[in-house]
Amino acid sequence: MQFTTIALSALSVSSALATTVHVVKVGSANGTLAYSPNSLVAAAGDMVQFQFAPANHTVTQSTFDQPCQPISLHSNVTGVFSGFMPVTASATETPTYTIMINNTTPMWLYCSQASHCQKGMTMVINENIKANASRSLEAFQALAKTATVNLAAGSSSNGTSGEISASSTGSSSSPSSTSSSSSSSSSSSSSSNSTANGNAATAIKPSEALTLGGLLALGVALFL
Ligand SMILES: [Cu+2]
Repeated sequence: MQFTTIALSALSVSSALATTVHVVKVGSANGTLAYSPNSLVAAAGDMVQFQFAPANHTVTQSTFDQPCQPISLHSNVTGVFSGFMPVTASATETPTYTIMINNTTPMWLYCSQASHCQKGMTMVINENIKANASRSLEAFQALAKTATVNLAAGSSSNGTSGEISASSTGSSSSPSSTSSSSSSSSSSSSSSNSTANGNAATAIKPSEALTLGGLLALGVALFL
């Protein structure tokens, strides 16, 4: 009886730790200049994993009013920038870039390669046309079409890069990270920076989430 109760509480601990991962395809094998999907709704705490198809794309955050330019040029927000992700047509690994959503403020994203931004490689996370009907993805894409420049950010920020094997693309499995920068110290400092400067996303550390889950499970086991 007691064992059942504890087993059930262990289950609820693990479901509380479960994280929603939204997968976004960046480009496609046949060269589509788009994100798919190009609009998604994500709650605070959700993760968004971008999976890069062959070519050389980016995920870069802009303001609504200045598509195709890093948000850092027009606000004090560092913003999201994956860096350029060169992928050959024969690649067997798919590079990924994963962010955690901090809040539901609309996040406008574009590809800073060549004229991809102008050609439709733009998207939104948490579009909010109830709050402002003019700030739709459609309006953002119309603005992007007429943008006179397409700029990359200085260096990648606010996300975790990794790789998954090509065969698993399209699944919403937990992202794996091969980044060597996933130290706990950089994680805590980057989250506090991001909170301070209003970023709507931060780096996620899947390895730490797993460790936390393991520690909690251990705690439950010891309680037994
Ligand atoms: Cu692109």
